[in-house]
Amino acid sequence: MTVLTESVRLETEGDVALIVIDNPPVNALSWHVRQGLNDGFSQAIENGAKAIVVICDGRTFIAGADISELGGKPKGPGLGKTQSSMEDSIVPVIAAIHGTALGGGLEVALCAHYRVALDSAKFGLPEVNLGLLPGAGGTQRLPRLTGIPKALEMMTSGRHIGTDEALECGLVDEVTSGDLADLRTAAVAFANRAIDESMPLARVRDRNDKVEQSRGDTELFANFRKSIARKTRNFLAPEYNIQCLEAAANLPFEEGIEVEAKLFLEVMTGPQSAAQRYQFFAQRAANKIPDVPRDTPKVNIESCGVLGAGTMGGGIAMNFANVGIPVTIVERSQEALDKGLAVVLKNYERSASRGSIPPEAVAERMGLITGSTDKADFATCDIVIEAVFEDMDLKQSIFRELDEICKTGAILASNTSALNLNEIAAVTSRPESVIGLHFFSPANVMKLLEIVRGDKTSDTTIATSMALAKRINKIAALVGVCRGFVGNRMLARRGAEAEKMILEGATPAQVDRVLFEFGFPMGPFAMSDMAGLDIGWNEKTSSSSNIRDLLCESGRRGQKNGRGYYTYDAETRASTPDPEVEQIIKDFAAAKGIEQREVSDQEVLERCLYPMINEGAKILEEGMAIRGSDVDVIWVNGYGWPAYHGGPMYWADTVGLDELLGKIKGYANTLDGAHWQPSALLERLASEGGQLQTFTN
Ligand code: 3H9
Repeated sequence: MTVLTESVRLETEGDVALIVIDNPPVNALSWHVRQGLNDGFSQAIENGAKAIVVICDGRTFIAGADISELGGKPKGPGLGKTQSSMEDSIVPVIAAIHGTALGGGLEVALCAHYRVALDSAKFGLPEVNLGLLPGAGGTQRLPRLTGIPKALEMMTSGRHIGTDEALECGLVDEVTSGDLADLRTAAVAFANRAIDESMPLARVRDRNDKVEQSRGDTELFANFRKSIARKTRNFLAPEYNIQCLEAAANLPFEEGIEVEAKLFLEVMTGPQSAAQRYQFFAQRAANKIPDVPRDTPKVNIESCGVLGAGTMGGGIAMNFANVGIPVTIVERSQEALDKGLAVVLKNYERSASRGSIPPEAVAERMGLITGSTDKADFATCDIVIEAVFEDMDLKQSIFRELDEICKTGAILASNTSALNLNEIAAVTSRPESVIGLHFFSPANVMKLLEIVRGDKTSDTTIATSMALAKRINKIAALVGVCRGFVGNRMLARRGAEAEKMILEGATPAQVDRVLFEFGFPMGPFAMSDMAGLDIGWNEKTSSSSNIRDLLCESGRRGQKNGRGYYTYDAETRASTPDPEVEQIIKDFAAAKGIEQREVSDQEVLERCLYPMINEGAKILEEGMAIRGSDVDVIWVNGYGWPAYHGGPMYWADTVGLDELLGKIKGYANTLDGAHWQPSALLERLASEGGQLQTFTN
C-alpha cells in the first residue's frame, strides 16, 4: 500500500491496482484527492498494473467537487488531467460505486471504461441546485449514455437515479449487493475478467448513437423549456444546462466541452450560484445546535401519532408513512376521519399516476396509516403531533389529555404556527418533552420544518426532533418562542406594509408583480386569495375596518369563489385585477383621509422587504434564531424566497447594511410602525462592517 496524499492511497490485488479515496465525510474532490488520483494513475501504470479500480472508503463514492473550494482560487491540479488519464489509460479502468456518485464524482466515473455499483447506489448531476452545471464533461458524457431527453430531466432537476434506471441506460455495467467489501471484491473480479477477456477500453465520449437521435430536434428542446419554465423562472442554471445538452446533440464532443467550459465559468462566477452554494451550507449549518451536544441521547422513534386529519394532519402523517414509520391518525368523528384519509389516498394516487412513486407504494403507505377516533390509541406512540385549530384553550386541553395518555418519554409536539409553546408545555407534567414542529402547508410537499424550542424543552427532545426532521426529508431550523416564530413574524411585517401601500396608491397587482419579479412565486394579495380571504374573518364581528373586511363583506372570499383581490376565471383560474376592488380601496383611503399617489416599484420592494430584514435582525438580537443563515433557510424553504437571492439576511448583505439602515431610518421618519425602528443589531453590524448572514448567537 502506498500513501499518495492525505486522502488517497494505492493498493494492489494481483494484477489489479486500486486507487482508494478516503476524504470524509463525502469524498468530495478536494485538491488533495485530485492530486492523489493523478499520482495514482501514473504510479499504477509504472508499477505494471493490468487494470485499475477507483473506489472510495466511508459512506459514499465521490459526491462531487468540494463545494467549499468553488468560487475561490483554484488549488492543486484540475480534474481534466485525471479524467484524461482514465479515459486514455492503456489498461481498463473500473469505477466501483457505493452511496452517491454525484456531480464531479459521477463525471469521474463516466471517464472509467466500466462501472460496477452496489445495488443501493445513486447517481446524479445535481449541480443545477447549486446554480451550476456539470463542469467536468458531464454535460457531454451523460447524454451519450442516457440520451438527451433523460439527461435534460436529470440535469435540470438534479434528481438522483437508482441502479435499475442506471443499468437500463448503460450508466453502470454490473450491479452487486452487499457491503463495501463485497463491492471491492466484485470490482476486482470485474477487472480480472476485463484483463482475461481483453475487454475493449470503451470511452463514453466516443459513443454518439444516443445523442444523434436528437440532432437538429429543436422542438424537443423548445417543448422541454416550456415544461420547466414556471418552476425555473429567473434561474440561470437550468437554461445553461439545456444549452450544454443542445451542444451535446448538435456538436462534436470537443466542441461541446468548450461550450460547457464557457457556460460553467459564467455560472460559477455569477451571483446566483454564490447564493445557492451559500444556501447549501446554510441548510447543513442549521442542523448544528451549539448547546446541544452531537452525542445527546435521542428517543427512538418507531411510531408516530397525529391528532387531526385535516389538510395539515393528513399531510404530516404522509411524511412519516413515506419513510416507513407507522402513523396513528386520530379525528373526532368517523366522518372527518374518513374524509381526511380519503384525501391522503387521493394524494398518493395522484403521485403514483404522475410516476413520482411506484404504484405499489400507494397501498404500502396507506397500510402504515391507521385511523382512529380514540386518542387512547396514542398510548404506544413515540411521538404525537397535534395539528388542530389554533386556539390556546383547545391546545392546552389536548396537551393535558395527551400527557395522561402517552407513555413516559414520548414526545408531545404541537404544530402551532404562532401560539406560545411555553403556555402549552406548562399544562403537562413533562414540559421537557414538549416541542413545536411547525410544518408548512401542504405539509407533505413543503420542505421546511420550524422546530420550536420552549424554555424547558430538553436536549434529548431537540436532538430527536432535528434527527427526525432529516429522516422525514425536511429541512429544519430551530427557533425560539415568540409570536409567529421566525417566518410568520417577518411575514407579518411585509403584510402590514403591503396593506398600507395599496391605500397610498399602489395596486394589489403592482405589489404582487414587484415581488413576483423579485422571484417569489406570488405576492401577498394573490397569496391571501389562494388561502381564502375569510380565514380568520368573522361575519358577525366584521367592522369594515380594513380592506380585507370590506372585500369579505362584499362577498369576496378569494380564489374559492372566484372573487378576492382579483377576479378569477372559472376554468383557467387566471387572475385579473378588478376595478371594483380598486374602487373599494380608493373609497376606503379617501374616508381615512389618505391621499393616493403613484408609488414606485422600488418603493414597493423596499417597503416589503426592508421591514422583514429589520425584523429578522431583531429576531437574531433576541436569540430567537441561532444564526442569520438559519433565517435564510426558513425563508428559502418555507416562504418562497428565491434561492438565487440566498435568503433575506444574505440579500441584505448584498444590498449593504449601511445602505439598508439609511433607508430604514428614512422610512421611519415618514411612516408609522414599530417595525421601522432600526434593530440594534443591524445598527451595530452596519457600523462594524459586519454581516447578517454570518451572525451567530
Ligand atoms: C460539482 O461537482 C461541480 C462539478 O461538476 C465541476 C467540478 C469541476 N463539498 O448533506 P449532508 C458536507 S458541484 C463539500 O449532511 P447526507 C456537508 O457540508 C457538487 N462538502 O450528508 C456536510 O458537512 P458538515 C455536486 C460537502 O448524508 C457533510 O458533508 N455535488 C459536499 O445527508 C454531510 O453532508 C453535490 O451537489 C461537497 N460536495 O447527504 C452533492 N457534500 O457535516 C452535494 C456534502 O460539516 N451533497 N458536504 O455539515 C449532497 O447532496 C449530500 O451531502 C449527500 C450526502 C447526498 C452527498
